[in-house]
Amino acid sequence: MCGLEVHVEDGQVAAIRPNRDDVWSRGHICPKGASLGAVHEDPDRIRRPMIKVDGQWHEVDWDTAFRRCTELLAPVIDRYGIGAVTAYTGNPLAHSFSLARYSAVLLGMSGMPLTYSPGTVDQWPKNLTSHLMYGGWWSFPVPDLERTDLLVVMGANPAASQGSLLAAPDVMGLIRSISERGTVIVVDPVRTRTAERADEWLPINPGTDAALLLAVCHTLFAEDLVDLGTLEPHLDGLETLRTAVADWPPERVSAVTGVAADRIRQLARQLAGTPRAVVYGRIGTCNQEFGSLASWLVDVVNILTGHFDVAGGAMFPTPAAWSVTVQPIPGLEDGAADFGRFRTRVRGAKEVLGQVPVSCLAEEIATPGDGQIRALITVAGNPVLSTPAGHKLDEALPGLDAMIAIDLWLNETTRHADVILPGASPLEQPHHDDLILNFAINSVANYSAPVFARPDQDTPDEWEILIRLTGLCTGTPAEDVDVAAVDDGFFDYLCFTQGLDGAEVRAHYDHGGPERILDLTLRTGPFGDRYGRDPDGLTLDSLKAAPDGVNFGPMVPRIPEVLGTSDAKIRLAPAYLLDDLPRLARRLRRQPDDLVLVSRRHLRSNNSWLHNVGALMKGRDRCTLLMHRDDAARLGLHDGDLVAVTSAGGRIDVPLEVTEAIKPGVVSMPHGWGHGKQGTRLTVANGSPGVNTNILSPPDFLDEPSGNGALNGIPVTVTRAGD
Ligand SMILES: Nc1nc2c(c(=O)[nH]1)N[C@H]1C(S)=C(S)[C@@H](COP(=O)(O)OP(=O)(O)OC[C@H]3O[C@@H](n4cnc5c(=O)[nH]c(N)nc54)[C@H](O)[C@@H]3O)O[C@H]1N2
Ligand SMILES: Nc1nc2c(c(=O)[nH]1)N[C@H]1C(S)=C(S)[C@@H](COP(=O)(O)OP(=O)(O)OC[C@H]3O[C@@H](n4cnc5c(=O)[nH]c(N)nc54)[C@H](O)[C@@H]3O)O[C@H]1N2
Ligand SMILES: [Mo]
Repeated sequence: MCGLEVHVEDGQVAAIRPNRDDVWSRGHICPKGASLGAVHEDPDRIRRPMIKVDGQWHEVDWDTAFRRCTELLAPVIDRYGIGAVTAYTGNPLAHSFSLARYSAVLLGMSGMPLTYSPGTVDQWPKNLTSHLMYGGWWSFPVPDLERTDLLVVMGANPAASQGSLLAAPDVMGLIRSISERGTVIVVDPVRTRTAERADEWLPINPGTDAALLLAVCHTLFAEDLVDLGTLEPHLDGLETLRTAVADWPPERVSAVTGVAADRIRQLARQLAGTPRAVVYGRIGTCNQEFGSLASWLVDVVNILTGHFDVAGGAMFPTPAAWSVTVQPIPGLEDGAADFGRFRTRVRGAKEVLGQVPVSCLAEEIATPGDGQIRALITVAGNPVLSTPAGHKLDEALPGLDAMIAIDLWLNETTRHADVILPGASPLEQPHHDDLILNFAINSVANYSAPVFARPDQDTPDEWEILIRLTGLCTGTPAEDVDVAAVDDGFFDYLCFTQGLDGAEVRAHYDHGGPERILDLTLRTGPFGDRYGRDPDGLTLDSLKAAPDGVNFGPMVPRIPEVLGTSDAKIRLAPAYLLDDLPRLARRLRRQPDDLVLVSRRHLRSNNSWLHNVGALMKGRDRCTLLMHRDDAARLGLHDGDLVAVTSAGGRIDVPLEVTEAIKPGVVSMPHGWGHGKQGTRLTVANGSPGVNTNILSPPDFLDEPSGNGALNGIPVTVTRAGD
């Protein structure tokens, strides 16, 4: 999302530098953006489609590749029906010009009854709570970093991640400014780089944020600190909430959270007493046993302290282009808690907002019987490394009748495919973010043209690949699908959602594809020209004339217009969430674990897939287990020892890194490692493979209301490997 200058010499990337004139990033860049040249030039990157015959890969032309998809998939559908086919759509989809805008085609029109994604190892608790509270499953309040004076970060490490469900340019620069004019507090079991630069690190026991926040709410009511401001008429459930938090005083949660009762009270007073303050919770508050309660209570605290929908608090952004990725779920309007409309075959996991835990995928493939999954399409995903018990998926994938991957690398997951269909490199396609601009602290639009043409004329874009596979799922051979007709149909549907007639709108264009959709979403967005009705309004053409982007400024209040609830009120105390409080109460009585595992990210990494960039892999081994000095001493372990880490899920051996920057009783591992598998083509990554921490993630350790994986707070034992 940062503005880049890509310098090209002799058809190659000579340098990538930050664009100082970019209206959004103003000269900021992180190592991910700087690596796009290396990604583009990577000799391992797949450039032509590949099919596997008798275990050997062959590069083929596109027509042959699509014919092969048909040969493989059509018989599965004929014999077992579309219910035997599923898809896994991974994280880079959200950032891709084509894939983001066309994922809804595959997911919505293919007829696959159930698909999987990393949503349930990421933000599903937030989808759930936003659906229940605001009637919008992608309506996430975002901390207004530019104008707040007190920032409480819970379970996020923007120094590594650059912010998540919070798009802000130079996020650490903004956080430094908050600290200069006010206070930054980081609530995290690890003293991260973010915590180091904050005014205070508040160590917390993993999985207990909900208990801490309940006690904050308790204090706000008990000390009469609740200040709803102008939000009051738009709230529903205040009295229910007051009753629910009444039996959660700080003393009750102090032991389980590891935070002193006085400090919890003081935190409530700080938040209530600072005119511009905000709590920001992210993946550490989602990927845990009580992710839904924690996500809900982060918002509740912001609301109760008058820091919601106001400058400096948590606000709903106003994206310049509405996101195509976000489509309503039929039958789930108005924040209905009507979940479990279906359950998975093997485990009986209930559907929540159309998703089941991604850890169900392996057993749905491996377990014989009616409804068994026999064909899989992966789109920009590496679930073998990224999802709980990925090693079980690794064992299950060879049992599929057919697997098709849309991906750019031959990695731990795609090595099991029968066909790999590569998209363009990021520099070979235009760019304008889709989903993530919904979480941006400014309303920005920014279009970049492709830097390079694609080498071959016949190469389809990823959106065309998605349309062909969608057609194949509905009975047309992939090679025969009328791509333009499906594209028009999808466009007409998008127009329909805006009350427009697709055929009339299409008359404005001589082309289809994502650029047409982007133009539609800009022109019908809040700053758009409404197809001529507001001649000064935004269009894709006017955006193209502004190569540094257009910034419409900071967030503005949006309540009640943004709410999707039928009474246009925020539901402060949804029954579905209150029903989970007894489970948290039981947690208080549980015997404390000796050691629990949490996850971490690194600045020079992106989940599993930037490890093939040499420049990002320099320096010492990052795939280590962090452990507090006192725990190491107690266990007789030393820095650099190879240790065996064992959980209910499995065991890995990993080098130990002893530190003081972690709460005693907690150990930390990065995810996305475990390269070096036979049959992959990742020269750099395979040279420093690391180990897959998700072997330790038990597939049934979940945040129950959302079905999100609890990848943090996993009980483990650690011994010297070989002992
Ligand atoms: N460089 C880089 N950037 C990335 C990524 C990457 O891999 N590398 N990944 C991208 C993706 S997909 C995402 S979703 C975002 C995520 O972005 P962030 O949400 O910022 O995620 P992390 O950096 O993993 O930070 C999570 C923090 O939660 C803490 N934590 C763990 N358990 C608990 C708990 O129970 N309570 C509390 N309070 N804290 C806890 C961890 O110690 C860790 O410091 O980053 C994105 N950006
Ligand atoms: N233990 C633990 N596990 C975690 C997490 C954690 O915090 N702890 N975080 C979770 C989170 S938040 C996420 S989002 C998931 C990520 O889970 P995934 O999305 O499954 O994993 P990635 O590593 O992001 O895999 C990206 C894949 O996309 C491919 N790719 C990259 N760019 C493109 C492109 O432009 N087009 C196509 N077609 N393919 C492309 C890469 O080759 C790779 O195969 O991991 C989750 N796993
Ligand atoms: Mo993520």
